[in-house]
Amino acid sequence: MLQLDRSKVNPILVPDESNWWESKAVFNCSVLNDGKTIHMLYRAIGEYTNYVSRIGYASSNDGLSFTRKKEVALYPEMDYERYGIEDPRLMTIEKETYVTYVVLSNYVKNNPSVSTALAKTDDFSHYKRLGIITILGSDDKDVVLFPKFREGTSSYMMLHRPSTWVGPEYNTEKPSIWIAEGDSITNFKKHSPLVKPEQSWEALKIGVGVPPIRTEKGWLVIYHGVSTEHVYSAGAFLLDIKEPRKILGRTKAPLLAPEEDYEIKGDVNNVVFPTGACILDNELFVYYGAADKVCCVATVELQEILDYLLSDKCSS
Ligand code: BMA
Repeated sequence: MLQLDRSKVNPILVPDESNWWESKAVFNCSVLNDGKTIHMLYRAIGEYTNYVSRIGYASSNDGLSFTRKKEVALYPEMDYERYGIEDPRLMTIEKETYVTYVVLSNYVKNNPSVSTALAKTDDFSHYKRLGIITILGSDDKDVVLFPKFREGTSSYMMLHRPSTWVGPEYNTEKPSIWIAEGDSITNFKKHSPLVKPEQSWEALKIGVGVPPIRTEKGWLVIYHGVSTEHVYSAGAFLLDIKEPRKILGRTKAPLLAPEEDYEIKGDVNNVVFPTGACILDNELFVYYGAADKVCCVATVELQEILDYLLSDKCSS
């Protein structure tokens, strides 16, 4: 059974009491390696009265030691972001940097909703908002986009988790990971369930953690699963490069489950919530929020996880 190796320097980011907007919790961090710098965006909490989240920025040269910017990177500005912006996920699409993030708002009348929005940045200081990209009222989060890979076509692809899309008409009994195609980066159609909860550690719901990583064996996706006891753990699956609706392999047992103190005890106990990854010297660095309190990293040889996903131990 393959396990991710926790870094000895975990947690790599903790709340900064001297900076109010990130003084209580920093977690669910996403990264983007541009070849020179590893950029990170993370969810930050500065008060518990309203529990409104903001997004902070940090950068690193080695993937372990991160330097933070004092100023908040993204904070709720739009009406649809009113109750907070959470869980950023960084992606490169056609050489541009995008970030998806969860928005909480009640702005749809009588329909308290969770949606996911998209923004674009050139410098990690300025963000151009492209608006909500999920279907209103579907309680949709854990949204990641593929880098564009079908040359000569206009189709973009997305993985997402619309929590209200359950029941016979949706062909899934539990909140699942869906795949969708878009003719533009903000307009997705052809939604279908792709990966559904199967094991006990993911029995309640699953959602994508890390944007798909292109490898020679397929798209590698790290995801989270939630058990009926509300324990969050991390798993992985591999999708066909040309036809990502085809699953090539999937972990049966978690790659990482809460064990360390910083994963067991925090603002929400027993949470390992992967949201980012990058490859450094053939090693996959998986970044995750622990117990909704701190940021952590765990690693595995890229080849090892790919071989594992394609082996009998893992076949879906
Ligand atoms: C999810 C999100 C995450 C959080 C996780 C565990 O629904 O809210 O931001 O880390 O729950 O509490």
